[in-house]
Amino acid sequence: MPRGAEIALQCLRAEGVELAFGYPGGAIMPLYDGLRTSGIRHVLTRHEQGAVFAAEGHARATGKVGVAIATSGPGATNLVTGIADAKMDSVPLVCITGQVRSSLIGSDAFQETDVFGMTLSLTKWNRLVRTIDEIPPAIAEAFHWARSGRPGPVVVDIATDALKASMEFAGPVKFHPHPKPADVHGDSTFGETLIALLETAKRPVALVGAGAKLSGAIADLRRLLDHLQIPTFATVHGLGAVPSGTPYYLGMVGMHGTRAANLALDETDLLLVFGARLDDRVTGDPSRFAPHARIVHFEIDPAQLDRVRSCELAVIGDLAETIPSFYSEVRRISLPDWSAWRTIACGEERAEQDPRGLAAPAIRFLDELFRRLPEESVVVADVGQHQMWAAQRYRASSPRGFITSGGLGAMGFALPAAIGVQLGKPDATVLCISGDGGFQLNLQELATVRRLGTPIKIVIIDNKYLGMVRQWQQLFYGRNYAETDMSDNPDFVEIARAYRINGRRLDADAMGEANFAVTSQALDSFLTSPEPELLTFECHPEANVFPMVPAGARLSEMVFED
Ligand SMILES: Cc1ncc(C[n+]2csc(CCOP(=O)(O)OP(=O)(O)O)c2C)c(N)n1
Ligand SMILES: [Mg+2]
Repeated sequence: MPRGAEIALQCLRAEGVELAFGYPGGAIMPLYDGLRTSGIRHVLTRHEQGAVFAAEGHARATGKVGVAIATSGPGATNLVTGIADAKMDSVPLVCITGQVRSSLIGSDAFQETDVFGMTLSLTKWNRLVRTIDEIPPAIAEAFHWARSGRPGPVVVDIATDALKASMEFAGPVKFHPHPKPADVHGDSTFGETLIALLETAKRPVALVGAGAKLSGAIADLRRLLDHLQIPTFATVHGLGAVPSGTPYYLGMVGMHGTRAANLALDETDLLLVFGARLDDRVTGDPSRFAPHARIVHFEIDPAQLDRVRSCELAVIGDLAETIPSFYSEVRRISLPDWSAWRTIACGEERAEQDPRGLAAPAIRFLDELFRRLPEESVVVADVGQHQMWAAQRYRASSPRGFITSGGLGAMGFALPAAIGVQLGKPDATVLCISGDGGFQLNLQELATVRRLGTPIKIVIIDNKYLGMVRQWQQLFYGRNYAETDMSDNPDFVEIARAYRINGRRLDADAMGEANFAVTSQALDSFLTSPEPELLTFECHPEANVFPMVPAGARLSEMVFED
């Protein structure tokens, strides 16, 4: 009779799992014992946070469910940041944790933590499995919830004695959800209401979020937007949904969004939202957000509605269904002439007015890298100023081409996430962009990179500061740079060498015309090398990201210089 561990692994295989990231320990040892013969490839990271971010990166790049495995207690607590991250950014993720023996649960046993309680508010669904017979249905249900509706993280916490026990096993089971309850806000006649709103709108705009990509509705959305020809912008996770050369596309909106997008959102009278949560980095001051707008929200998760402002019309459902149905309605009417509005919103006078003085070399460096990236590349950004420069400058050509921790903003995400991305996209160039601060949160994963040989290209924008926090200190705290100085950073090139990874360094001088021919060659060989490579760029310590909508300000109150 198979043991619980073998059954669990068979169930994972039945869900299509081929790759898992993890870190072993006492309570999860029975599962590790069976891994080698399970048909599942396991990648040992150097920290559980690395494992969960790698699983997330894999999921974000491929659309598959990411799988992370950890032991009880400290193993499980180390997963928590990644679980929260996956929840915020709608990433399908299954975490399997070992738990202490069922008879010891609740006794403060060695390495016992209440994983169920601890992850309750961070997961879509979680379960403590005490006995072997609960394993197959728990795994089936976990995958169902991770994938369905608005995707997200789930946790299956399995007592170690359930993994060791044996039972007759007829094979993996399927989970049958209850039939969907009727849509609360959903309205089968939404087409008529929406057409009426469109017909009276003078300044309509569209906002594209992650949901548009997750639903696989990109082609339908583009067809709809091409028809509507209304000014369109994206959240950080919506980047790549609309190609950046599209004439009506204004780029990213929000705190570090483009001037054109923020002004259009401030002035619109009809805002069509496609799969976005409208978080405060997008809205600025919620009470002064899109003050003239009626809002139509296309959304799969009713919990995301009316959080900032109530919407005029909620179109609940999978965007892969609701967008085509809207398109078929809208094709039948003649649309108002919005060309004058489009000209204003996309006009020259709305282009950036940013002098970008101190940031210019770093931005040029990124531009030069991005310009060299093949079409199907993936850029993975960490959190901070470098992330916003990357989001502003990278023209992702595919919906999964720009990956970052947006909702949680978890520093340390990029390096391990890039590993997961590269394993999912072995032929793509994977460019990981990190800050000097964030890189030091998970640099141990260089060992994982070395062991796998994943040829990821790691860039560190080294401004010797926790730059984004320092920027706020400069602008809003009277230049009191409290505890953001990183001038005692290690030599990152030496660090790379210690892990047997090639490293090199560039600075502002390298971007000057005199040296550019050499730099250009260095960038080419950095990107085309079949090996993992690390490149640090020495950035001016007081370079800032602009435009910026100060926290709590109205979107039109962007600042463009210090
Ligand atoms: C885990 C974590 N801790 C703290 C923060 C707060 N925070 C946001 S950006 C930032 C600075 C990032 O510094 P660095 O990685 O050097 O990037 P830079 O902004 O300098 O480009 C900090 C501390 C965070 N987002 N995540
Ligand atoms: Mg920094």
